[in-house]
Amino acid sequence: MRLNDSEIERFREDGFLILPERFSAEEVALLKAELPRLFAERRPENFREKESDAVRTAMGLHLRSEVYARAVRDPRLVEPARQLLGEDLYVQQVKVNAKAAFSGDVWQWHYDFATHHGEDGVPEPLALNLHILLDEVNEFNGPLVFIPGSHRRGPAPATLDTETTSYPLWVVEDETVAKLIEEGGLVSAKGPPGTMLIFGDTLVHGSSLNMSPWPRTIFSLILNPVSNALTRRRRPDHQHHRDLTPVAPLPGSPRLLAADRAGVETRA
Ligand SMILES: O=C(O)CCC(=O)C(=O)O
Repeated sequence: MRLNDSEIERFREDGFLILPERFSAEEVALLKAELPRLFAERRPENFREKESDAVRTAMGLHLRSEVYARAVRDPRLVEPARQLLGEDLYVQQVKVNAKAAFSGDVWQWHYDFATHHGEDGVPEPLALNLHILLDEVNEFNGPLVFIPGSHRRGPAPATLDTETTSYPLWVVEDETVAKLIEEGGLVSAKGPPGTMLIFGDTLVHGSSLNMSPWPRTIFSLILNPVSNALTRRRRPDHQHHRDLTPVAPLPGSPRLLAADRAGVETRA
């Protein structure tokens, strides 16, 4: 569950980690089984694409689903984050980002701290984004693309883009991105379902359109130190949760499945 020394070194150097086989096929199936119900709901937490009714991102999921309430406390997510940051963390944001087959839209080049700071007044770029791939992600269905080392350049200038997609995002201009790519290259975060990603708040990343017939869904949990909490409450709770209670990892193993079996037995 804990990262080893070479993973920590790679994270510090590259700004991200791609960790295969962290969650089982059964666990991924459990997380995915919730999505048709959650995506069907008409509520502000579900952002739909600009050009279609497909869900682009569905937020606040730990408050809408027992399975996701357990996922945010899974030690495989919480413990590496606590190890990297060394302090108590609260759940800042919980979502599934979807890219529907043939139409899932882009995420422009950005780094998360630009939004966390610009919108929510988060003081320091410490938050970590922890992902679980829920589908196979390949080069065709819109993988996340990272610019290795871009976090070491410090926060780049960013502007708020409310036009390109249905989701307002603080984005980095092309000239800066070109320089960062010249220095660091590009890595696409591909892998089978169950692969975990970790990336930091100033790592520049984006993703392209899904032109393939294969949908792409990714679970994302953002954890931020309690000592670095938001100072502005402009955005709704589902975009940056106000509950600063430190997240406590669930006991037991394997986490998501064990809890589900217990839940099934209780309900039976
Ligand atoms: O889902 C994607 O492709 C991009 C997501 C992203 O950029 C983020 O979670 O910050």
